[in-house]
Amino acid sequence: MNPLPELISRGEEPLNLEMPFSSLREFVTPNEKFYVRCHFPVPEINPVVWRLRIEGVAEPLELSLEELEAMPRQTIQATLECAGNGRSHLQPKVKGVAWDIGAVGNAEWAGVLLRDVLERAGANGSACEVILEGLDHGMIKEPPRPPNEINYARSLPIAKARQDVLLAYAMNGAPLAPEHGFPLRAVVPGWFGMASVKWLQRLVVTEEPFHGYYQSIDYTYWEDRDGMPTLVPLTEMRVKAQIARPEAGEVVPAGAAYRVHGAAWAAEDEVARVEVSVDGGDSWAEAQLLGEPVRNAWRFWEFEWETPAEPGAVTLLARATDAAGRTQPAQRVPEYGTYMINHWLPIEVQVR
Ligand SMILES: Nc1nc2c(c(=O)[nH]1)N[C@H]1C(S)=C(S)[C@@H](COP(=O)(O)O)O[C@H]1N2
Ligand SMILES: [Mo]
Repeated sequence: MNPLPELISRGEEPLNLEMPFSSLREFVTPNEKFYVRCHFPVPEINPVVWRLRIEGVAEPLELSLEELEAMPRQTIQATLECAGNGRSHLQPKVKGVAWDIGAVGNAEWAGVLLRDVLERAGANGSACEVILEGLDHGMIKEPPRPPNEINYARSLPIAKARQDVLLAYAMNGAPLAPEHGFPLRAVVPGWFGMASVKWLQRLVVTEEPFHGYYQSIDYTYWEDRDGMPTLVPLTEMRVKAQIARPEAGEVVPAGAAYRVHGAAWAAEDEVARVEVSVDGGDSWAEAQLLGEPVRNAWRFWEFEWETPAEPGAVTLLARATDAAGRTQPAQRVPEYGTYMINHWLPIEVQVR
């Protein structure tokens, strides 16, 4: 059964739920509206016996939830987007969870900085990466696949681990819900959701790059390096604007003022501009960015649309540009495979 009725189910075992993006209202997504992405069954964890183990250090360390909560507490906002968000719009159809555009949300996370935990564990200066391992586990069904059960795991370059990564035990002021990683999860600001490992049980500090399943087979794409296509792990989110209203198929009144609105986000650099097209991409007009920018969070925007006097079909598009000048491509980037879907997404509505 879908435990969160405000979300659309994309599968129950494993549990995958998305927000109907047309219901976007709150800048901080309420917990019951925050999308859920799982690869294995949600583990049941007794917080009293649970420990976070830190290995790959001179003296491996175990920390209880109580000990972590006693460390300096840090609160951040961060927008998480699943790297497959928007996948159902790819043509031709591809494998993978058929997300519409609601596998994204913005929450306020509280916890301890990964850098503080690494320091407490005495992680040394020559480390290359930190592997984050979850308690959830299972078999991979599609080849190429490892022969036995695996746990969900991803690694982070040591520089990112020491920068702004949070180990969160609270989401929007409440302890993490089981489906969001109780009792402890990573929150990796600016990166696609797959990096924010839930149900953490172990951190391994390594001197070599990690090549686990979700690092080297799944959640990778082809990047051109010196003229050679090279398989690299997905990391930072790609700049993107999404239209919440109108939604696809909506009937809008002719010859009226309609408030088009949505959200836009980027990775390291903030969103500098959002533009809207109401003629399928032939011409663009600037939308208004709302509020003040919040680091690592999305930005809401709106656009006053004078709808045509004549009835008919209209195609709307939105595109964002970040402060470094990166913008969304008109067409799908083939190298991105079934991930990082940030080309212009048409929303067709009926004017009546
Ligand atoms: N342990 C573990 N962590 C995980 C996952 C998982 O299946 N297992 N899914 C990842 C993916 S792909 C995403 S998009 C985010 C989703 O976080 P959420 O379910 O809290 O929205 O969690 C990430 N962390
Ligand atoms: Mo994801």
